[in-house]
Amino acid sequence: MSAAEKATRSVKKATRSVVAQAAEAALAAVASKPASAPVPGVPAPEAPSLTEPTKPRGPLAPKPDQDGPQRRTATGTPTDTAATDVGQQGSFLTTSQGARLRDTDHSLKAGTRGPTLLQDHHLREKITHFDHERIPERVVHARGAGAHGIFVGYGNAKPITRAGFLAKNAQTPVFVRFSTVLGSRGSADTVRDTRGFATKFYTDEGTFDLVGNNIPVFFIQDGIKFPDVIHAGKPHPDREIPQAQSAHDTFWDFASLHTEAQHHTIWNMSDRGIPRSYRTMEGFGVHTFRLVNAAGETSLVKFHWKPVLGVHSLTWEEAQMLAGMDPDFHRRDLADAIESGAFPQWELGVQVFEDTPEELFNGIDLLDPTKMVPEEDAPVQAIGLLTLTANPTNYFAETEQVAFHVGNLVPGIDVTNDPLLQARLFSYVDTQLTRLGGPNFHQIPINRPHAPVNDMLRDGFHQDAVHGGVAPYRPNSLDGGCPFHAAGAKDGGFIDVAALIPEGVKVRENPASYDDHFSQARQFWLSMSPPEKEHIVLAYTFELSKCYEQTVKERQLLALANVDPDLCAQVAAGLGLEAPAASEPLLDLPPSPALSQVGGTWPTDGRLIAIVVDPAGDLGQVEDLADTVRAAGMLPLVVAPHGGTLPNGMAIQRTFGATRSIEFDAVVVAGNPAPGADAIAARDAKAAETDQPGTDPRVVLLLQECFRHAKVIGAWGAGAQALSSAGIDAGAVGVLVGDDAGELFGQLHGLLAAHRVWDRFEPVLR
Ligand code: HDE
Repeated sequence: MSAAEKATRSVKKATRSVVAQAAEAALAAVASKPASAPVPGVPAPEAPSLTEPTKPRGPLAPKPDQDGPQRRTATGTPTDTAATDVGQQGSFLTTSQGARLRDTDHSLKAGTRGPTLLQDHHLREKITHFDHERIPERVVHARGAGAHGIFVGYGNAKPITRAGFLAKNAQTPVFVRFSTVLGSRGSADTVRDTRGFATKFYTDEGTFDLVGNNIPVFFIQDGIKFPDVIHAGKPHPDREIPQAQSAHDTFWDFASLHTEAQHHTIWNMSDRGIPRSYRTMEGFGVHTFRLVNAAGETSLVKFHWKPVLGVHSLTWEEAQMLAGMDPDFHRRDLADAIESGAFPQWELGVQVFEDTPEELFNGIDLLDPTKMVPEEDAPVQAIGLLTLTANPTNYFAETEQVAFHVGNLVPGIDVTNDPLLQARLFSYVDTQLTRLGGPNFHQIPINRPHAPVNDMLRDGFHQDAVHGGVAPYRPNSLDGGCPFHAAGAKDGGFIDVAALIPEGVKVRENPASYDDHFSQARQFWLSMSPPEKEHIVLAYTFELSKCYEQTVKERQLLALANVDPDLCAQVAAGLGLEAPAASEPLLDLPPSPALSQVGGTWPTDGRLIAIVVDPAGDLGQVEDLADTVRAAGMLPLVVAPHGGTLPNGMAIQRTFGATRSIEFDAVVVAGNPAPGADAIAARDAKAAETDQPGTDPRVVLLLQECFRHAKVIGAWGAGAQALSSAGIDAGAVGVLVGDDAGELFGQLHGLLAAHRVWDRFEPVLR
């Protein structure tokens, strides 16, 4: 059995908490009732009554897929309080002081038509609290989604680190928050941007935060430039547009002048900038960290998260449509996958380098965060498995209030002198002081460590601990001398690595190795497959077309010429500009195949399969197909002209009017539905887009979009006619026509494992 399989087993064991058991029960219920199985997204644990309930009862328990922060005191001690103990209590509405209230619908007035009385304590409390419900959003990474999970160590990292949570089969609770960078809290999920991938490991040696991104390099080499790159990327200060994107003058003005940003920007312009799902993103620690083993020996490492489902992205058209159709697409996808039992998984991996005074590997400066190390040269070694098992119970309490910090380290993991990392070490606590309203945010339940806390930090706003004693200082004798220093590794103390600092002169300068801004951007380009290259050309052309100033576009073309003349020429053609010549020699580093998303196959857990039906047609195999899809760990969604149920009793989950192709990973047409009564432009604008008398125009559109987005399409029976109405050749690549639903699904499943029908994308012509 491989380490991953073993860890999966022990994760399964570990997730048998009350919540996970309930989730399994829910899943089993889904499996046993396929015909009317619920789809994820149910808002409450019980179905609501039609009339307003009037019989007093206590609050409902959280839904089975939900969990909250472990119940700990402010100083890290486990308590035996249940999840329901930390939420609202009792059957009756009360004031914040627990006094029962008989009416929250009318304020206290001097007569029915009279003015409202200041003495209405309930009105004042209700409105005052409401007035202060909002806290500042994160200055970056404001838009995010979180989940609880468990991390299991493989034990093979022992030679390089003494960190206890990486020991064999050690299980550590985690909370993960994924995010976009530029957008506000309410912005769309599928914008072209970098994604945050922040993980809080609640280890028993203290909390370790791995605050990474889905791109292994960063825009800047020195943290002092962070406000600059963010000010350039955020909306223009005058009109406050555009929201959550880099397709505007200020961003490209900065990126073209500050060319160290070019490596990160080519990743953003690639499919990596528009992930299909948080579940299909890689994660990177970006900086090089220093690990220390029990003998005090050190090595340099780069952290990686490898998604078990593989790296998979949207197409740009899908991303744009989703921003309108379902701005919460990634948030919903994560929550739905967890709710339906398709628990997302990543392996934590490390690239390990010798800790030499030069801090170089193969000539790559390991302290330069605009550079990565190709996996082909330094393989990523898996050291543990992360599984996300539960959704938060309350977004604000958990996902919004969670506070990550790159300085939250545990014994065995230390930082390096990367100047980007050094600035981050300052920034996170600083911003959280404002965002979370004072110095005690580490006592908010989601931020509470799972290790005993004795920090001598006292008082401050929102102090939750009730510290005893009189001597929060050292040395003392009045509190018996407590707290004591941990005597190094023997007592589990964090030991700052005695890293050698070369004697130097105080300067505001980078090392000369930081001057190469293009070679790895070019390596990335050369590592892409033809369709991926085509997507990059389109992305640059789109973004720069949105810039107003010609000089900004011309300057970015100058930078692109140093990445690749062909790329530059194609973007220039789209912009109607001359392609400039390279101003620096082009350096051909060997391509790194690991950078491409094309060519592998991966598990398909949690994928959404549309089954388009004609309620008036033959529904013979539809139920079997839905069962087979579900049994394969995916979610079948029945799409029909109207809501309700089909004549065979199956529930309909999506209607032609309310759905769009982009919701699905693959589509099966099991009939040829005639145009529905609402298939007129006045009722549904989508109906106006095609003109095929025999087939509902929304189905035609859905099929055409799926075809364009290189999704697998299956059809049987009259469904073949729907394909022909959509002008789709039954012999086209990734189009499956057959009479046996099971066989058809088998083939579809096989193709889906490659994520897309890559061969369907137009080859690069120029
Ligand atoms: Fe961050 N970053 N960052 N960052 N970052 C924040 O912290 C900052 C950088 C990353 O889900 C802030 O609590 C500086 C790199 C993630 O809560 C802030 C610099 C990487 C998140 C901050 C960087 C990241 C943040 C905003 C340059 C990838 C979201 C609110 C020196 C390795 C965490 C907050 C979450 C959030 C500062 C660069 C990842 C302002 C100064 C490089 C995933 O402190």
